[in-house]
Amino acid sequence: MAADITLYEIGVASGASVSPFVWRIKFCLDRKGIPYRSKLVGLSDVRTLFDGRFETCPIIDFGDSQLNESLAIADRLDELYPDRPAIFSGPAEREMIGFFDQWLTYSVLIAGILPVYTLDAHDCATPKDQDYYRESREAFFGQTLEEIVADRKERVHDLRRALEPVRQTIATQPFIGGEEPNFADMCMLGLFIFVGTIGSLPLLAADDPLIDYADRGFAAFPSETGSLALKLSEKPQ
Ligand SMILES: N[C@@H](CCC(=O)N[C@@H](CS)C(=O)NCC(=O)O)C(=O)O
Repeated sequence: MAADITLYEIGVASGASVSPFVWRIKFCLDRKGIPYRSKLVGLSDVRTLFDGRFETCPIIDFGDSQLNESLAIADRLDELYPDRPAIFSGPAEREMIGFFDQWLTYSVLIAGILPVYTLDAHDCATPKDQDYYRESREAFFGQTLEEIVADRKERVHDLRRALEPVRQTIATQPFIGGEEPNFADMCMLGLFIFVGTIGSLPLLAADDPLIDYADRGFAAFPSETGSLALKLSEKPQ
């Protein structure tokens, strides 16, 4: 099957692709060796695409059909390309990943990352997206962006603690997925790319083993990550 795929990604003012959910799909496409076109859009453009059928990116356009939601896209890629390396090794792993996605979204992203980095995300966005970002996120949190991040220097320590399950897991194996990164690792790496691109406060302490874990993960997807310049830790670069 010839690939004619466009991936809609969230871009910021610098031109970087920053959505952690989009990055999951970039890794999946890389894993499967499927070429694709990238189309960077602003957060505030998402609802103008495809007659407003989708509220979030990633959106993948296969030419004759379109789909959003990162897990649904990963499932579809496994269905469409069964002869390429699988994203999910089987139903049991897929179901556990459903839990992992919920943990990461609620306990790490919403409870930990946004209270530290939401103003950074705003500041990196294009002017048009800044207005949309402020309005939508302030409505969600019921606070101004400045209030949300007011105590972020303390909150970053809570966030580092929240990542302890990943730290403990990679103490005895290279990746959450074992010897090779699986979709859970792709989710983690996507979050690291988001924070390492937009963040003005290092997520990881200089001696955090998650630094090597992230480097190992990025090295597994060199064509996607080779040109990234991330600031993820307090370690001097
Ligand atoms: N559950 C979705 C979450 C995707 C998501 O939240 N994407 C954000 C960008 S990081 C988005 O497009 N937001 C649109 C908006 O804020 O209007 C997935 O896994 O794809």
